Amino acid sequence: MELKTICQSIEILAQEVGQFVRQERLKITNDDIELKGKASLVTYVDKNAEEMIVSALRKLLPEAGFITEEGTASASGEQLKWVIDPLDGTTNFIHGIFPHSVSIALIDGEEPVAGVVYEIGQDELFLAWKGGGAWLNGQAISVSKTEKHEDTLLATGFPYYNFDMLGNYLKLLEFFMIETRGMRRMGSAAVDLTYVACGRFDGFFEHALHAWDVAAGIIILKEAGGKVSDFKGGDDFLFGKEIVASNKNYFPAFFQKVNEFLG
Ligand code: 2AM
Ligand code: CA
Repeated sequence: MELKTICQSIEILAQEVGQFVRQERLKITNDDIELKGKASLVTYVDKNAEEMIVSALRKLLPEAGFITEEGTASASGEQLKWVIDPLDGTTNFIHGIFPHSVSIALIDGEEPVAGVVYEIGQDELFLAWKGGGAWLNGQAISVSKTEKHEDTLLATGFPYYNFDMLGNYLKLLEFFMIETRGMRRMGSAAVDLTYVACGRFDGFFEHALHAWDVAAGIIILKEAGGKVSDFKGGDDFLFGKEIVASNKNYFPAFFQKVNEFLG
């Protein structure tokens, strides 16, 4: 099946699941919130949304395996795998704020080749497939052209379970606070990457993320002309729990600082 055709199917699916999440947001109560770990929240909405996605994708591409946040399906050596975060930004969702998103990617080996991020608050559907460009609600998107720290607005996510790098992380924030237009901490890594892809943000970095937080955003960012690496300049950004992403012009200056403090 062609990647473009796959994308058309997952676009519709992400919007349907987004509609479910939107309806449930007004219904959830404290009793619906479970703790997966300290500060790691989940609700029946995450789980039901994932089940909806998995059952639709099993029919779409029976040969593909699954890597999913809520673990309702698994992989066993398949070349093609779906990497799914049914609700990225669960903490935002629970607290009644945006953004939060549905993120679905298809990876070939370890390379994302198609992805959709549907941001529920602003009804924005980002999608990309390898060689097909990146799109927001049907319009082609591309990264910004900024080069210098002083012209950039950056995004990050605060560490929430692995605090080993906190000291250096705070020093890096201090540098960016002083040298850039500012930092934003949105709470959905998938959305952060798509906002870099469409030029709203100039760069994004975060550590301790999982593959499902970033897989779809990575292909969208790359197809929009962006650049992505791990903190050492390598390619281990999908499963390696470190990601630095920006437009191509700004990447050398941005990466140099992230690498200096966190690499
Ligand atoms: P999640 O909502 O799907 O879990 C933001 O920093 C990123 O980290 C999001 O992509 C979010 O994905 C993930 N994350 C997981 N647990 C988190 C938590 N307790 N606080 C903040 N972000 C969390
Ligand atoms: Ca999630």
